[in-house]
This record gives sequence, C-alpha cells and structure tokens, in this order.
Amino acid sequence: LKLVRDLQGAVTEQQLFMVYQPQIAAHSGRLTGFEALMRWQHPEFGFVPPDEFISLAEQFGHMTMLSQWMIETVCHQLAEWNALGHRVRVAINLSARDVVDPALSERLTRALTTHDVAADQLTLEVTESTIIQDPVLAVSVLERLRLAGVRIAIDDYGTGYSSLSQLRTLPVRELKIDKSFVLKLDEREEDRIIVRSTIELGHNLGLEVVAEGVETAASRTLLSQLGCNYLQGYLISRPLAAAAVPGWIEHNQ
Ligand code: G
Ligand code: G
Ligand code: MN
Ligand code: NA
Repeated sequence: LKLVRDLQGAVTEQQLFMVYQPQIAAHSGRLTGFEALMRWQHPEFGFVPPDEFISLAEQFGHMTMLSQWMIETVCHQLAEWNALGHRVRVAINLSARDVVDPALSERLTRALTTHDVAADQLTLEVTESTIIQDPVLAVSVLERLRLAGVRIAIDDYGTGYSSLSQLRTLPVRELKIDKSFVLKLDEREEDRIIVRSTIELGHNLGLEVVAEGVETAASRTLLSQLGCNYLQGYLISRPLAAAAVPGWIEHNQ
C-alpha cells in the first residue's frame, strides 16, 4: 500500500496540516474555541480523506507518529494565537493508539509547558472506540490528564462509537452530540426528541453539551432553545486554515 508507505513522508515533507473549525456559545454566538482536524495533501493523489489515512495509520502502526506531530502543531499554534491576544480553546481528536500510549500524558503536558499554553485551553475528544482496547488503562491515562487541567469530551455521542456507559467510566466535562442527529434536526421529530433528551441528560450529569453538524439557521435556533451550550457546523464556519483563524476571530467577536 503506497499510501501507508507515504505516511512517513507526509510528516517529514510537510504534507500534513491542521484545519480549525469554530465552536460558538449557543446563547451569545460568541466564539469559544475550535476543533482541530488533520488534513493530508498528497503530492500525487491530492487530498486524502482523513477517515481513510487515519484508519490506515492506526492499522499499520503510524498513528503515534501522526498524533505526536498533531499535538506539537496544535500547541505551537495555540501559543501563536495566545501571543496575538486570542486565548482560545482547541479540541483535538485522540485515537485508540493514543490513549494506551504510556507516553501520551507526558508528551501532552510537556508540549503545553514548552509552548506556555494553559491546560484548560486543550480539550481531548474521545469515542468509545478510543477506549475499547484497554478501558482501564485508557481511563487512567485520561484521568491523569484531567487532573492536569485538560478537558475531556465524548465525541460522536449517540452513535455506536459512543454510548451511555462511557458517561460513568470517563472523567468527562463535555458531551458532543453526533452530527447524524443534528443535520436534519429541523425536519425530523425523532431527532429533536433524541437531541432534547441528550441535552437534558448531559446537563443533569453536570456536563456541557456541544452540537456538531449545525448547517441551518432553523437547527441553530432549535438547539439554542433546547439549551445546548456550544454549536459547531458549516452554518457557523467550515474548518479554517490556520492562517485564516485570527481574521475570523476578529470579525466574529
Ligand atoms: O473533517 P473530518 O473529515 O476531518 O474528520 C473525519 C474523521 O477524522 C473524524 O472522525 C475526525 O474525528 C477524524 N480526525 C480528524 N483529525 C484527526 C486527528 O487529528 N486525529 C484523529 N485521531 N482523528 C482525526
Ligand atoms: O468525528 P468527528 O466529530 O471528530 O469529526 C467531525 C467531522 O464533522 C469532520 O469531518 C468535520 O469536517 C465534519 N463537519 C463539521 N461540521 C459539519 C457540518 O456542518 N456538516 C457536515 N456534514 N459535516 C461537518
Ligand atoms: Mn471530533
Ligand atoms: Na463527531
């Protein structure tokens, strides 16, 4: 598999980059942070979908290398934005490999310290598939990071990858409702019922609730009415190149 062989070069030849999708407070519309998403521009094949290369990286043992690069890149980026006076939060996605990596928490806290970034500027998005390999180890790694001040979010909540049992085992602050429940919120009564119940459940457990996949003004209004805390989706913004972020912040404050 050529793509797998090319993953190594992707890092060293700077074919990888991160894009940042804004998240806003539902009630005020103010920016609260970004989700960092990895992209690969391959010299021959062009843009490779992240789902594809991330699962290849996991299968073939390259995920730690990608995550290491991602953590360093995001922390460096946060420091740059901090220096411009934009003290934002960034959420990163962790893979199954990351949470069983005994060096992860050390690497993360070192990157934060090196770049003088506060731990509470960083959110870790995890799914059930992230912790399934070794839940005991994963929970202890995440618990250590939570104690260091990093926020933990359950991603893709409501899908097969994230379920109710995680709410008991993980030290989470945030629940992220999967976009499959949000995309057609204004058309589907069932989705509205599920989303309303999920927000209520999250709040009753003392969690903040994020909705992703907000594409229409009608969905945004509904989510605000239901008390959802944060919104993310194409209606607010597509993922942005790093260089476009300061401008976006300045125009959306
Ligand atoms: O924008 P989108 O197509 O990026 O994301 C596709 C999938 O890839 C999502 O499930 C997302 O969580 C995952 N993903 C994107 N960036 C990263 C990353 O940096 N690390 C990991 N582990 N997953 C990522
Ligand atoms: O799995 P995870 O939640 O980490 O990945 C988020 C994915 O959702 C990314 O692929 C991102 O590009 C995508 N995304 C973000 N906002 C929207 C949206 O409004 N509509 C759709 N269809 N996808 C979105
Ligand atoms: Mn995510
Ligand atoms: Na998701």
